[in-house]
Amino acid sequence: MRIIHNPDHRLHTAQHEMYRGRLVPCHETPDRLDHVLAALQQRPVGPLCTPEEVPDAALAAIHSPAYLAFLAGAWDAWVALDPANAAFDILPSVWPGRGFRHDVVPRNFAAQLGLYAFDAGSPMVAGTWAAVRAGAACAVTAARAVTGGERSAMALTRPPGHHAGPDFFGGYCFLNNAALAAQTLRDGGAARVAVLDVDYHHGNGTQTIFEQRADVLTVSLHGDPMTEYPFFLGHADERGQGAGQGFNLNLPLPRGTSADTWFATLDHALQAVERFRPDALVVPLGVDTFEGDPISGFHLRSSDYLRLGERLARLGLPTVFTMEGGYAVADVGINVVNVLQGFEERTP
Ligand code: SP5
Ligand code: ZN
Repeated sequence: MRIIHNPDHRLHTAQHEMYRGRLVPCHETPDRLDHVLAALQQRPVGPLCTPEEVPDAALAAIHSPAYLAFLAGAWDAWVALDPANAAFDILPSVWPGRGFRHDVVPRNFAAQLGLYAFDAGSPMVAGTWAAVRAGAACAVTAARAVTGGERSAMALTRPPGHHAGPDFFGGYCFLNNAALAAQTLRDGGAARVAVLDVDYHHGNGTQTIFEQRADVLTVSLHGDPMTEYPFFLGHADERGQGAGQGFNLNLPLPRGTSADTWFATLDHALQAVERFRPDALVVPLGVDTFEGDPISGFHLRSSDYLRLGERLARLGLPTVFTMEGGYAVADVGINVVNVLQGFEERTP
């Protein structure tokens, strides 16, 4: 398996996220990736590469031009509001709720932030855009490798992507790496692409990006949004819209779900993927389903990730993994590499 890692991920190092009325240290930290790289040194599953150049047009296939321009200019606009802002992470504090206009972009940057963000937990810093762009390039490069004949590749990057939509960020995500990979596979000749999201949290951004499309099946296995982040999407009755009707599947599970129940539900997800007869697979891989994860509520053990990799490999599909969540930092490396090793061992 080819591993495309983001050499610039550390440029995205923020201080705080808002949680229950106070700023708490970020869960999504650079050392998460260091642990994966360290585990890969001990157990190499394939060559480690850096991303190729990716044109802006590749990003614009998934994200709106106004949103991309907003992200690119965010830091300068933040500091222009007040030079003292340079010492602080960018976080929104006002949002257009129901009844407000969403079709007019205010000139005030604090207002723009609220228009494009859906939470106050996803800080941006001076290097965020550079890190996010390089991460998107990892996803596109991984998908190009698979288009070029590699059986599998992983975009080993942060920040993650699956919560980011066509024109919004949140959940620590800014550009949707999994969607970029899926679109790259489509452009490379795969007529149908399945996305199977195994992060603890619902992949709301990916669902929204593809919900009107029949060429990309989105399946997500996640904590029930009635109690779990991101709360406002991810229910079982969301089956896709318009031409995409029937091409989204949500499998919400209660907080506290055991590994046995999780794997039984994964079987349903895998069957849905097989029925779709895709030409390629994208797996947004979060290991926040781990029993030790500090912000999540499933009970997978480290050995379960080997099993997950084996199950995914049994589909026999060209596969791109993207790195998503997982916050039990010291175990993230073991758990991610277990998935990749399980996958490789099952691959003919
Ligand atoms: C990619 C991904 O996994 N994003 C998840 C975003 C979750 N954000 C909300 C986290 C709530 C944090 N709870 C803090 C607990 C403090 N002990
Ligand atoms: Zn997650």
